[in-house]
Amino acid sequence: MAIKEQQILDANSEHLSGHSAEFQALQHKLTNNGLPVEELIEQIQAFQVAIPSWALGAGGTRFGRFSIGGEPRNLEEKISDVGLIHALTQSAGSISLHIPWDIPENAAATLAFAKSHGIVFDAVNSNTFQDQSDQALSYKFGSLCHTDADVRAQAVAHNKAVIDIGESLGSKSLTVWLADGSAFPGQLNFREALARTLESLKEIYNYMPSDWKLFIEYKPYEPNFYSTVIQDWGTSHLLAAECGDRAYTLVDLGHHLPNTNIEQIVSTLIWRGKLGGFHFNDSKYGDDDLTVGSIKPYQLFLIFNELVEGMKNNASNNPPLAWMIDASHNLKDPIEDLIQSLEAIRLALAQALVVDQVKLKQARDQNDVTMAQEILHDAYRTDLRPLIREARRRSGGALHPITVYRGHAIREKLIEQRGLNTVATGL
Ligand SMILES: [Mn+2]
Repeated sequence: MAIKEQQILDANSEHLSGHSAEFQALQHKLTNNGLPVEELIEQIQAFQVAIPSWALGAGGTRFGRFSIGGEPRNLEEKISDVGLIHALTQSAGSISLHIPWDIPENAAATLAFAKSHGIVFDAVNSNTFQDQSDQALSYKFGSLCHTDADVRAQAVAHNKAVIDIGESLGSKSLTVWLADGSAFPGQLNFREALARTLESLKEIYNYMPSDWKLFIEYKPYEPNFYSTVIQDWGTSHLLAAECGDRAYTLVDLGHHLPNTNIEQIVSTLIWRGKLGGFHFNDSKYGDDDLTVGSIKPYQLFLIFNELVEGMKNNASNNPPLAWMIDASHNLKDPIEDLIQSLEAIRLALAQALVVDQVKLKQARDQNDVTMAQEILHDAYRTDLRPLIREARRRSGGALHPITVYRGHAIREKLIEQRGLNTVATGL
């Protein structure tokens, strides 16, 4: 481990008196508002987000990729980076593997290594948007939707192999994101492509162990720029409903056209019991994969408000959600970027937890539009960072993770160990 427990405690002790004063003032304010502070802290502590195995290296764009140095060279080093993030933040207790980028050579050894870092394996992700050197047929014109049954069979077999790998690591879910679609009008028969995709997904679904879930991701465009087969939440929901009870829609925040009301989508899916999980990131224009909360923090809060309220009044028994960051780090050190994202996620959660739901319901029932807005703003504009820090500190994490990370020159040490020009597998 790149950081020791004692080093985190030592760093915290330097900031403890300042933090305690801030926390006590906030505690006082929240208690006066009738909020159960200890319960809030427990809810925040319990909220864990998976780190994807492809997020520990520098992300590429269509135009280039700039290494940040010391990138993990193999799966063990990726797990070790997630272990470091988890040690500092106590909020990233799992890793989500991308196959074939991160196939464990020895599942039992990988499992034991992850365990020693306090990390478990979240959803596994298949990849039929690239061709691998050892595959017989190309996905250039699609995978699960392909016109050629042999290509579809190859893509289905890949997903089954991913499930097998996931099973050996204790994963309980498969996330499928397809690049399938068309780049030009006329290329694809929409209905036939969707019907073939459903048929392929059913085969994958039926192969899953009985305690597994299938998450179906959607995206309106890119890399295909005219149509994608699973373009929106409605299409994903339709496929999930056809597949069966253990198939769900997965919402990736970046996979929407500009100004889409994502919080409404979330609310609707919970109402149907069909929201499976989340991929967190942020964006200004499209699927920009920026740091969570860096562009639209108010939207993130509104989404969490629907999640918290929806899961509390969960009439259709929507199962607990899978949370994962799905971002790309072109400029910043990925470890720092992920720490920022984790902080933003917990902050939005905390803001949603302090919304006065009783008063909000009253305002809605009375059509008091002004008051409804005031109640949301009250929660959003309360500085809850001391509460997040206190939750982290009590779990053994750092009050200020990035300060500790920089203070111990961890990136410099990783560069020393792994080299300056290492390139982690990923896009
Ligand atoms: Mn995603």
